[in-house]
Amino acid sequence: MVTRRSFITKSSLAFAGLTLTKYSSAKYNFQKENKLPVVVSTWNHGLPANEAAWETLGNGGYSLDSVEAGVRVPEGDPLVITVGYGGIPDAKGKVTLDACIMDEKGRAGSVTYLQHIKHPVSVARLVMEKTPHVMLSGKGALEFALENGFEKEKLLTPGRKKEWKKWKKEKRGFSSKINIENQLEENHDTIGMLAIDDKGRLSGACTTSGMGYKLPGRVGDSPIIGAGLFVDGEIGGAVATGTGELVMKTLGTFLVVEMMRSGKSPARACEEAVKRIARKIPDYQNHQVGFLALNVKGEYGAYCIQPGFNYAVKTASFSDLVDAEAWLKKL
Ligand code: SD4
Repeated sequence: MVTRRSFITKSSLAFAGLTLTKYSSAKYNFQKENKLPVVVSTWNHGLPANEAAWETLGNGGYSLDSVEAGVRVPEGDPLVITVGYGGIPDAKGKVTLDACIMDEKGRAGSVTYLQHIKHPVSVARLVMEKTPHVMLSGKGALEFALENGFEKEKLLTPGRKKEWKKWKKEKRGFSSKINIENQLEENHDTIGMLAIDDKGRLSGACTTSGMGYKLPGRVGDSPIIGAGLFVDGEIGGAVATGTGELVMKTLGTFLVVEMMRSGKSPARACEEAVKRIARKIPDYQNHQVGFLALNVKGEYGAYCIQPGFNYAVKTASFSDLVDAEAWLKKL
């Protein structure tokens, strides 16, 4: 069984060249400084993703280029089993990907139910830049990708195929696993990334293989602008992770950004979106949802339903994994 801690930690560390001791335990955040640029991203696969984003961001580059480069790291890493190549398939054994991207001008692009393409975020960016649309789905998204030079690849790795066959044989059915501390089995962990560059331009990206063993055709919150990702270049941005159905029903990241507009800090804005879920969704306690936000001052924060959601932060002087505060606090 691949565990979240083993596969993500291994791949993150391999890419970033980091030592295990340095990043083995996340801590609660006391934001030390908020000078630009800043990049934040969900979960510990965010550590190597942030490093890749920093190559652009730390050299005076554009936040949009940095978030695309950043999330391409877990997309291409077969050890990250919840994003891109090597992602857990749907109930029929197909890897279907969702992704979106948004910039400080409010431009947005998205792909849903995309198969055979390793880097859906880059297709989403082309949708944004080359078409009059925001979202392309399924076959149309694949055709668009192929017409624009992307190559068809096999995304289901032997390891994921073996696990899927076992899952099918055991008739375990679909369940939305909660990513809580010490939980070993992993079936969802999107990467959402937000970055603000030294010119104050804020962009975001979100990419996932969605919930493991989902019903064929299922699309989650991650490619939905306002659900999995929202950016307002004058205010800030937010990304979501966890059970997408809860995020879609409450338009979570749009809500987070609106809360920041009304004056809340990123963490308190994320808390409001979690509280909205808690008020509106009767069985929310059986799910995990985490929100991560960054405002135009470079302040960031997060909040989640269950303890266990963490996020990676990188600035010129700080780089670490931080635990989000949780609504269902530890006893
Ligand atoms: C989805 N929100 O497809 C995604 C899964 C996820 O952390 O974020 N997992 O519902």
